[in-house]
Amino acid sequence: MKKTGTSDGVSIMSEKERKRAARSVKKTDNNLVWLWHNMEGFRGIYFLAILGTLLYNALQLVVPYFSAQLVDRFLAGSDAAYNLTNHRDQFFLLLELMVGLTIFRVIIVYLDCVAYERVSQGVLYRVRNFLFDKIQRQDMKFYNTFRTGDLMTRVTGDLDAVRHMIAWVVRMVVEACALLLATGTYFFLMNWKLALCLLAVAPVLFVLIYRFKVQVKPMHQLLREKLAGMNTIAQENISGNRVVKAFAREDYEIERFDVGNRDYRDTNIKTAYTWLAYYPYIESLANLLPVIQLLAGGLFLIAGDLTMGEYVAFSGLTWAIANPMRQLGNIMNEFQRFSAASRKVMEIYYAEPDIVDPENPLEHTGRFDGLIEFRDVSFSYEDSNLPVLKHITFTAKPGETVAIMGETGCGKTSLIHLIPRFYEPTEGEVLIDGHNVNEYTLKDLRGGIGLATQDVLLYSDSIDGNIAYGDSHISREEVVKFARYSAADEFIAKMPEGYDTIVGERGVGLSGGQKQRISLARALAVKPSILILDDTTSAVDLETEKEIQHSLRELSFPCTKLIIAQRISTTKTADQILIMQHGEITERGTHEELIKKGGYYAELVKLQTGM
Ligand code: DGT
Ligand code: MG
Repeated sequence: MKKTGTSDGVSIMSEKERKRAARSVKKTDNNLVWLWHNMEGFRGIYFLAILGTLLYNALQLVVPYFSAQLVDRFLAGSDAAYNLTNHRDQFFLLLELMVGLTIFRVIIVYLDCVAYERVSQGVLYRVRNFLFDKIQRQDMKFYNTFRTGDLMTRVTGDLDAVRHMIAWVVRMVVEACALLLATGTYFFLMNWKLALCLLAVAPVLFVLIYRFKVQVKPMHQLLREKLAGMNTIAQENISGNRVVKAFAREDYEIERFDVGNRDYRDTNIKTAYTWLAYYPYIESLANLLPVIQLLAGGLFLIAGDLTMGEYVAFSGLTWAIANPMRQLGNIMNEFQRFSAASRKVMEIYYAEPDIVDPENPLEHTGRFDGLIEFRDVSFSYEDSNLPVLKHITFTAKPGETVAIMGETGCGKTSLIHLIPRFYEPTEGEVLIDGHNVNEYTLKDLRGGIGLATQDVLLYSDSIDGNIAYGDSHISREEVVKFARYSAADEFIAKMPEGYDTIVGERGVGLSGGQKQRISLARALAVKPSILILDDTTSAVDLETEKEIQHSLRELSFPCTKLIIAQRISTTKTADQILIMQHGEITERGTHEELIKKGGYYAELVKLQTGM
């Protein structure tokens, strides 16, 4: 067994890595330049790999040359028999050269594959880690903007397209260019007129490829969106499987996924067809080369401008021009895929959270005293102009318990989210121990707060691991102690493997109240100076709740408590009760004071106690 989480926030990314990335952050929005930045440390080996590609392609031309020599001089020519008897050593030399070079080529190809794979996997590893690091450090706004399925697509499929660019596309381009250049130069040196005739296809080829590029680019962007859409449907459906089952909506969901899947398939087919529309033209052009060579070459041959040997060399090498032409569509397709994918990756790569550490943070060591102040705080979410909190002012003194009550949607959760700086107030200040929360580093600030959120999320890990999530060093005894505080020890002990019982994703296998109690134990386990409970005991029976209330008063560490609740039984012993309505505090005081006042709270008491 051990606990969820990394080694206490120590990131796998070294400071050097982050600095390297930070340098590239400022530099570019060109995806090739971006890729180049991320290849730091791999460029040397990548350069060697490219040289290797050039070499084995050159060898592709050299080996046939030697075999031709071998055949002409020792096997087929008129002097073959003579040469074979008198120059046997040369025969063997040529043979050895041919075999040697072939083996050498195989080795180069092998090493080249290894090199491309190492570089591409190395860059992939680095960028993937960097992206995950980035995603981890984003604020709430980011998570409200990007859908999980879309983010998953970026760190998996999109990154793979980036890897493919390094390992395959560049290699193919180098290969095609090398072949074209080598053969082209050779042709020009042999007979520039015939070479020019063959080159006549080039302008048509360029126009075709350019048009194809323009047409296929949006297709790849669309394809990428469709894939993300499909992944989002799958992800939401899988994590929301209970709702699907509860409403017996399996068929509907299968249908919905099928629509997304079909859409993706059709877009894929359409993209493939885009190339197929160009394929006949490109293929015809490629096939035109031997015809030009036959016609023009024949004329030059008759006119005496070309020797028979040169003619044979030309015809023997037209493939070296035709093949790269045939590959162009593929290369362009993959390049566009990289283009669409890298844009998506770069969007996250360069994303900066709005809520960050201050430039000169307050020196903070040890615990907070736990003084919380809201000074005339107003707040609204960026994506809507509706004010959620209006002129909130209150103080929670160290060690006090402040209860917040109010009808659903009045802004209670939004209010407590301002304390750990999940969001920033639009007006006013939130202070802890007399300092604005934005003066502390996020780590210091959040490290001092224990939060049990309204919707409980547990990890697929042991119960022990879940409780010790915030501090993986605490002992089993302490885990049990905190479970006792939250009245969870009893039911955990009854489970088949006790604290080692693995709970499923999101706490599958536990009741709502059980999950809430584990979530409370998790919040307590960091021994926070400020404990925030958002409706944490709503699903717990009254008896158990009483027990929890009792333990919360007897905690072994000093702690200011902010408790959001709907039940009078939870709030009545609080030092201060705040009643919120439509984003404002409309009543405040102790249980007795508020009953005397005869407002909303007094009504609640009447309703809930039947008095
Ligand atoms: P509850 O938990 O049902 O008792 O309700 P409260 O009091 O915790 O309400 P709260 O703070 O979650 O929501 C207050 C208002 O803000 C409500 O009209 C919904 C809106 N709201 C909550 N979260 C977001 C958000 O992430 N974005 C936007 N645009 N609005 C939000
Ligand atoms: Mg709430």
